[in-house]
Order: sequence, then structure tokens, then C-alpha cells
Amino acid sequence: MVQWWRDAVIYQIYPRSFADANGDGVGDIDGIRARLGHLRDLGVDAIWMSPWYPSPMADAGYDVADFRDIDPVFGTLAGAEALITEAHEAGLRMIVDIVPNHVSSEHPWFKAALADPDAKERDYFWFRPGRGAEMPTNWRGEFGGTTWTQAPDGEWYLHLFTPEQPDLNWEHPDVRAEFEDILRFWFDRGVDGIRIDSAALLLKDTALPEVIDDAPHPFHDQEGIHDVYRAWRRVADEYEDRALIGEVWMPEVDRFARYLRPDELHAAFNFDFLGCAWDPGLMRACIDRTLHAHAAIGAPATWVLSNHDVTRHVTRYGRSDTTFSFDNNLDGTPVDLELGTRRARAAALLSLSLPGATYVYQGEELGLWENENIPVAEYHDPMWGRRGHSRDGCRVPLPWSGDEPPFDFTTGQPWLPQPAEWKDRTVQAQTGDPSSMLELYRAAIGLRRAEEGLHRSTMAWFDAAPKVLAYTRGPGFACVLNMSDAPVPLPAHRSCLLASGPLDGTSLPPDTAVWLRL
Ligand code: TEU
Repeated sequence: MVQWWRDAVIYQIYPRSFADANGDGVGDIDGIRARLGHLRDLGVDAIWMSPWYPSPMADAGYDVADFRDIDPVFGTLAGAEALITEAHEAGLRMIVDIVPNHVSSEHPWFKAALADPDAKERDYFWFRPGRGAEMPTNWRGEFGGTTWTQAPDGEWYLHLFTPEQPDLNWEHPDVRAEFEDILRFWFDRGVDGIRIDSAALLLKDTALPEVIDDAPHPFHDQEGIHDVYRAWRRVADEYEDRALIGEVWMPEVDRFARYLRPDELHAAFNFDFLGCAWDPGLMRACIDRTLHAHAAIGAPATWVLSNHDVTRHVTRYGRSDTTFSFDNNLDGTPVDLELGTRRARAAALLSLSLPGATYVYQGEELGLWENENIPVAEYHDPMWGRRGHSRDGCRVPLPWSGDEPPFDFTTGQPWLPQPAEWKDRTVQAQTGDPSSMLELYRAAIGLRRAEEGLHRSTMAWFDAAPKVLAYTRGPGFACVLNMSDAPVPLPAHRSCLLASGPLDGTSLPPDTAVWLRL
């Protein structure tokens, strides 16, 4: 057992937007196969594929109609199997995304449940009579809006997300058995890990109480959920070195850590870090809190700066108001992309040198920013219209080469528009330019692999200047990040391994990080 997930660099592929081989404007598996060299050159250890299953795409593939096949827009199951083999040959592990909270309304189970109120599939979902003309509860959905839709026969069904994503009833043994079988289906195909979507939402309080402050929440973090993951862990343990990685959005770190007990999940995303403002005190407290919670349970920490659901961090860090909110591209706060890029470079050296696994969301290695100029008419995200916020701006197709859109992402029309300014952010434009974001990521990931201290050692803070984060990893390695607004002297060191920006003699400029050999 190498327990690779403990310190891997894991690259998230959002398949719609990585690379398109067939010219329909949507990324696909053959596009990924043709571009695996990019990931090999970047030096990452694993790929996490956002959903690629047959789907009506009501929520960009997070509405799954069949967990054992591939949507034609992405390719075929044979193509997916070939990708898994080729990724392994390139030294990359593969993680697939499983969405257990809900299925698509086009899933055969839901179609059967709608067609006949007496069908056994009816009990795989949450169908309830209304309260007079009212829906069974007043719960608010994860995307805003109500959580019940009335079926033609008069009963209501529950959906925490869109009406096209009916929630499964995890009390039912058939539902549990089905997902254990789906895990085996992908493990049998060589997949090394599973990313579990909305992992804390599966179980509901069967009494369906309203959400009341101070009362236990009726669908977040129900106690019974841990039995589900214990069963999944037993399945994973039938295989060698397979990891279960939960998407657990949970502010309470103690509750979060319970998902990582030794017989449950191997890892979970650290959204505390992703949501942390660019502030030395808050950042240090967040890192301490994270490491403390994980050490107590013996699980590896994870470091995530961006994903397909949140505003890209070049943009987040480029706002003078550094507080983080999902909807922060609505309020018109001006963005300083130069500042955001400088901070994103420093954040890369931070997230790649903290103990644990680091996640890289496709395009962050190119320094892409949020595309905030997508015409509303071109939005795809169902969150738009419910919460008045679209996640499309972080899902824009990657720029590979050339001087203008579509930058060799496709020979057709990309499904979302790319900013013309990305001509300087293509893989081609950045390759070989030592000052580029791409070369910074390549160098940092390469050093991380080579550097003994960055493997499984713990970290220790040391005092540098005020508003400076400084820590060692093992005896010979230090990372120093200046979050103040003035240059600070570098601590004593033998050599500088890597810097996120130009150094000023022996001083470290603001918003800059260095890796030092002590
Ligand atoms: O997201 C889970 C989730 O809770 C989201 O509502 C999250 O809070 C929001 O996207 C933040 O902006 C997962 C997937 O990552 C997301 O893409 C899906 O839309 C969602 O589940 C439903 O499957």
C-alpha cells in the first residue's frame, strides 16, 4: 500500500472544457487522451474526472442517468477504459466522480417511479403528499429555491438541487447495494479513487422536520451517513490502494473530521482553505485548524484553491475586499488581475508545500481568471436564475495555443466564450517562459517530488516578520510567504529553490513566496 492519496498532486479535469477532439465545441475523452502529455509535463500524480456519464446536462453532468456508461458528447466506455490505461502508462492515477445524493430525472429508476406510484422504484426517492396545497417542507435548495416538485399524480418529490436531480432515498437497501456495485464497476476498470459529490447530504431526517436554528439539520450531516461510508470503505478495501475522497462542505471542523475516521473516507476537500481571505492571521489559523483536525484523526489534509463551483482564485485574490463569497462576482467589486495573479503565484507555493494532498483545478496552472464577461444569454449553469449567480465563469474552455479564441481547444465553436486576453495564457505561450504561471507550477511540482522534506514530514512555523507566514518541512526546507504590504528580509538560508516573483536583493516583496534550502 503506497497510500498515494496522502501527498499526491491531483489535477481536476472538467471534461466539457479540457480539450475537444471532434469539433463540437465540447471537450471529450479523445481530447484528454491527446493532451495527456500536458499533465505528464506538469508532473501531477493523479487526475480527477468531473462526471462523464450519460446525462441530460441539467447540471453539467451532475445529473447522472447511468453511472456505468459515458455520455456520447464525451465519448464511449471503451474510450474511457483506454484513457484509464493510457493515464496509468503515463504514471497518472485516475479518480472518477460519483454523485450519490441524486440521479437525473431521466434515470430509469426515476422514470419508473413517475410512471407508476406503486412501482418499487417509488421508494428509491422521496415522494410525499403535500400539506394541502403546500409542499411537504419549506426547505431551501442548495441552489436556492424550493426543494419539492409535484409529480403528475399529485405527490411531491424531493430535490435538494434542481427538479431534474431527484434525491435518492438512502434508507432503502437497494439504493445502497446499487452504489456499492457502481464502485466495484469502476474499481474493476482500474480506477484508483472515487470523488464523492455532496457527500454530507445523502441521509435525510425521515420525519422531514423544518430547518430550525439550533435543531439538528434535517439533511446536512445526518448521523446515519457514516454507515454508508463504512460500507463503501469495505468495498474500497477489497481492492489495493483505492481512495475515497469526499466533497464535504462543513464549517465545523470536528464534524468534518468524523468523515475521515479510519474505517470511513480516506480524504475530504478542505473548503475552509479555499474560502479563506488573503489575510495572514486568518490563513495561519485556517492552516493550523486544518492540520490539527487531520492529525487528530490520522488522515491527510487536502489543499484546494479552486474548482468548477467557485470563482477562480486569480479573480478572488484580485479584489481589494478579500472576503470570500460564492456570489462575489455580482457585486461589481473591481478586480486587479495583476495583484490576483501575484497572489495566486504565491498561493501555489503555499498549497504545494503544506503537508497533505494538493488539488489543482484545470487552468489554474495557466493563471486563468474568472470570465466575468459571458453574456447572460450564454449561461448554462442552473444556479443562475435560482441564486442569481452563475458558475460558468470558472468553467470556460482551456486555451492551448494560437493567438485568438478558441485557442486550439476545438476546431468548432467553444460551448462558453474565452477571453481574447488569454492569448498570453495558452500552454504554448507560457511553455519555456520562466516567468510564466505554467513554468512556476511545473518547477514547484517537480521540486515537490524531489524534495525529501515535502513528502510526509510535518510542518513547523518559525518567526519571520509580522504578517509573514514561514514554516519548515523537515530540517532542510522552508516556505516563506510575505502577506504584508512592505518588503521583508529573507531568513538565513543556503539557497533559494524557487520564488513566486522577482526578489529584491535579499528581501521578499509583498504577496510573494519563496522555497528555501536551509
Ligand atoms: O456541489 C455541491 C454543493 O453543495 C454545491 O451546491 C456548492 O455549494 C455550490 O456549487 C458552490 O457554489 C456538487 C458539485 O460540485 C456541483 O457542481 C453540483 O452542481 C452539485 O454537487 C450537485 O450535484
